[in-house]
Amino acid sequence: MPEQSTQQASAARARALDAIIIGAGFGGMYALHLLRGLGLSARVYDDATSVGGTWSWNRYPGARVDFPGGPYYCYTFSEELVREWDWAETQPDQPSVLAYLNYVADKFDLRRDIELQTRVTSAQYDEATQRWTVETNHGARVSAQFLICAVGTLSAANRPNIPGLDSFAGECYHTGHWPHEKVDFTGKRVGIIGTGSSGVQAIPIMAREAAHLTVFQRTPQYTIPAGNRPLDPAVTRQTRDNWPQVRQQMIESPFGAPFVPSTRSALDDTPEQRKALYETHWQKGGLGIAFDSYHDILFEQAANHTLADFVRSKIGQIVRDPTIAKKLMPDYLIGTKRQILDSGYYETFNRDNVNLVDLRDDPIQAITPGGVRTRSGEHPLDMLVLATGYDAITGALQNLNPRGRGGVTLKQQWAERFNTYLGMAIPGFPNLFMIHGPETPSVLFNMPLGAELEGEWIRDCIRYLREHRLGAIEPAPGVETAWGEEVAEVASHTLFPLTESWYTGANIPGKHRQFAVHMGGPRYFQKLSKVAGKGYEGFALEPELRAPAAARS
Ligand code: NA7
Repeated sequence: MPEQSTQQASAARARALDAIIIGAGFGGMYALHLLRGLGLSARVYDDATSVGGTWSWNRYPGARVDFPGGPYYCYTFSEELVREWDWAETQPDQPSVLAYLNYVADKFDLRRDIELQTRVTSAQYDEATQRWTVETNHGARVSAQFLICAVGTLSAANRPNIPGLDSFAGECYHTGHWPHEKVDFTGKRVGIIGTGSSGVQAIPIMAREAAHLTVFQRTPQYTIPAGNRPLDPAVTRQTRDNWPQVRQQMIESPFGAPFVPSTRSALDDTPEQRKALYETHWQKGGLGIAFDSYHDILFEQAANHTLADFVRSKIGQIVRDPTIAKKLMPDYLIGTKRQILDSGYYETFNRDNVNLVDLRDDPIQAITPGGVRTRSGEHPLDMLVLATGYDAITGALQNLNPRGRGGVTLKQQWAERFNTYLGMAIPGFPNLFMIHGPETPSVLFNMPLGAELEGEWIRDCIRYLREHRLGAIEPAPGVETAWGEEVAEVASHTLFPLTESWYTGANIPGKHRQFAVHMGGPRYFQKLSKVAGKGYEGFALEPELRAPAAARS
């Protein structure tokens, strides 16, 4: 049988839905809710044991929201939900966010269309039927007109390619695949590789419990006190009383938080004034020090240096041993890697049971059955924690590796560079939508809110296609080039591209460098609305070749 007709036959045999959603985190759960609202049949698949996406996998000790939390890092679409869920802290911890997402799954009766512990093993588009066929690790074969990839930006764990890693005889965990049972550090010699957000959050807790903790640091990072505290009931009340305005303010703010950005330049103030302002923010904790203190911290090097100097001076004050303090002092532009919030990170290095190995002076040579061997010698360990991050933003999509038009795989398509239109769709992959895909604001905007706005755009787009009897949508030839240029252009006005980070792809050996985040925030979402308002400008729309599943049944 020719390949085309085999595909058609197999698509016809598959269970037929309107939409398949991959990922049961913030994005996928809301997409399901929205599509049900259109009367569509949809099903969500997720490999995890619970809903929650990233919040289901990242159970490492200390995992917390590192964005203005409480009533802001959550769904905003339902005022009723906002009113009935009480957040306890300003920076909710992982169990709280997971409990919230489970509550949402129940409240909106989502579970009956979510299949957990189910991995999508293949996804293939069939041009003749304008449908996707998906297979799972349980042998199910399902077809749908639309494939919505809500696979997460930080879900493809980066297991470092260090010689001997598999030979380690003790317990070994990656922060992104943390066991569900409590990991017991008591009495153990623990080592941790990596000092990004995950490592910095976990290290103070591990140090308190372990007999000894060795921190293997390749690049020192700036971290700001999280200032986590019980949420002031007055804040919750005010937020609820003014909910439509608060939500609107979030949508219009650069990072999706309900704060008014400063209009002052750091260079307008005297050094004493700056220091006083930074000190106030430092004491309060949170991201305000970088995002609300002055408007140009992330845009002007001279302004950036003033805050970087301040944080380095804090490290010098907090860490008693000047040699260790120096090793902990970063020298990149502050805020241009994922800005970390911590609870007692630098203080941890004053403990007698903690030592810091600076891998720039003393690189890892191998992991042995008994520990980590660096140039200076062996560090014996009972447990090794890999806080080595993720193949961010594109990794999970490439691991899914859908096959689009002509059987081209996403890995082939993105071998040199990734390309998208609006970060929502990929040329040659009709009827595939991404939530928090590359070239969206994703990790540099309030992620639940961004997922909502993108999900609503997808819902509206699907409604438009159905109303106009259109069977397929994909980026028109060439639009992805202009979109990539726009993403690079917006980023070029900031300091972000000057730093090697997972935003640029620099953390994964061999990954090409391309800035993966649209930094326009509200400007991005306005663009989405504009494109929709112009009948999905920039997209090629194909007439329906046959009736959609819902219409047939
Ligand atoms: P990150 O921010 O990518 O941090 C990974 C850390 O691991 C970082 O310090 C890396 O050093 C280090 N790393 C990675 N590979 C190696 C090898 N081979 N050797 C030594 N050190 C290595 O990931 P996170 O999980 O901390 O943060 C993602 C979070 O952002 C997410 O959980 C949210 O909280 C927000 P490098 O800086 O590359 O030199």
